[in-house]
Amino acid sequence: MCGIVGILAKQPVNQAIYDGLTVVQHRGQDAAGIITSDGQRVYLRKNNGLVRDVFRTSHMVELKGNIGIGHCRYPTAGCDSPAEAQPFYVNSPFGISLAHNGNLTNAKEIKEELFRDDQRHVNTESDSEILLNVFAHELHAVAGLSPTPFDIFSAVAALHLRCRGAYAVVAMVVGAGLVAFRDPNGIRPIIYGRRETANGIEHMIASESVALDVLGFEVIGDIQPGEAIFINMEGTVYRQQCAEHSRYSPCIFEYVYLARPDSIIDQIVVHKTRMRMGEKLARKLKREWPDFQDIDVVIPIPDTSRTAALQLAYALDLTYREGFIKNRYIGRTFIMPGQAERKKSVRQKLNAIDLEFRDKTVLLVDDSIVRGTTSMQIIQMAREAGARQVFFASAAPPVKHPNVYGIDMPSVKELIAHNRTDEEICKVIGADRLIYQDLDDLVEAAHEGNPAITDFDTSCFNGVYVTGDVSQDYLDHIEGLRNDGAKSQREGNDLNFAELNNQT
Ligand code: PIN
Repeated sequence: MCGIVGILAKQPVNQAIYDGLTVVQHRGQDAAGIITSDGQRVYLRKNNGLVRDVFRTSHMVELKGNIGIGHCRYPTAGCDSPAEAQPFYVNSPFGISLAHNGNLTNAKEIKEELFRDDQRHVNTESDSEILLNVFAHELHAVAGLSPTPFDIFSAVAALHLRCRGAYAVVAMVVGAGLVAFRDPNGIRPIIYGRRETANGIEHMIASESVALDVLGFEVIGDIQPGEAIFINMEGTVYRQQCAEHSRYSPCIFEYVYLARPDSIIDQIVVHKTRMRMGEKLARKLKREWPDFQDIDVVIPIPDTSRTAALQLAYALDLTYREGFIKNRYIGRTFIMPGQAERKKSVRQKLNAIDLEFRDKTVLLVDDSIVRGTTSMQIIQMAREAGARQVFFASAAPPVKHPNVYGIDMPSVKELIAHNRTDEEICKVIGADRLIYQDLDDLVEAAHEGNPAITDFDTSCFNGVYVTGDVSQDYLDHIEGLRNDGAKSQREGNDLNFAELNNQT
């Protein structure tokens, strides 16, 4: 998962792209980059680290021009060095730079094809460099002296035929304009907006609507699955469906945890979806635990779960209290690679207010249980704080399968729900009772936000991959990249990673 931003303005875009990246920083805290152009040259700054650490004033003044794109990276397996930070740039044709969010499931094949058939060398493990080279190759094949909208859309159409998986892309073509497109299943989010200024209309593309809101851009709409948008340097906007077959299947995990609650993705309000998740979980709990009134207090595990926990408590007429206080100066657990760091950080990150637990039957609510390591430690903390009984509720169903569309989930063996029943999971995390959201209810919670979307990618819950082409070979391949052994080996070899950890 990563954050992307692209702006075509009537004034320098460096500060606006920087600000946009800070708004989508929750989507990736591993590396950041901005590339701009003044129509002649491109100016690039990228490195490992948070947006605020990567860009100093000296870098910002060098990022000249009224058009640019930016990226913040979440470490996907195999991609954690500064050289793999985005955006990427290729000088031919025209000078193109590109940043993306997602993951290609046929990256290996395309990389070989690019070298063998297109005489293009890809120097990193990043899918972005692959997407960039495919786009550049296909644009070169159709474009004349300067690319027309038709050329851009033909190149995107050709790219859709070659690339498989999930990709939300923003690109800049020097002297031509801003391009954005989304894979034919619309798995990862991408949205377009504009604002009026004294100098004229400015355009922005971003991963989430919240970035448009904060920068004062009006949302025009999500880029549709398979669709491309091209905004030329004069500000004329062209949009076209470029995929032969497209299907709306956004990733449901965006609503569970990834996206900011103040975003609207594919016209579904993330905040309201989480509220509905709480209400639906309450209904299930009422059905399955007839003695639910014995629960003294519902306590959320901050931050994401608060919305669902509050609605759940309200629906069951139970007391809701904040019982854990979070140290806001420590990074999100889900994003930190490596088990050792994760174990250490829960204790550093959360502290219990004992009086909310002492002699009580507490229901802890989290947005999801992935490895279960956080849940395990939090349950222990609740007991140490004096809880009589600790029940646990997950606002999402059990995470049992790998994600191949750009969420860096742990290896399957490290998922606590893999090959375990709910009873076994309850025992391992040390809870007295455990309840999970049903997948149908989760899907319904999102679907109610936009009845036109009937299909979501729910692969990490049920193993059904919406692209329909994920082979066991591929799953084995990512399994090898994701286990903690492989991760810590990579981390140990990477000086910048250590520096990054010291900063957080
Ligand atoms: C944390 C959101 N959320 C907490 C992410 C932990 C799973 N974890 C997924 C629960 S926050 S574990 O709201 O952004 O702070 O099961 O892998 O241990």
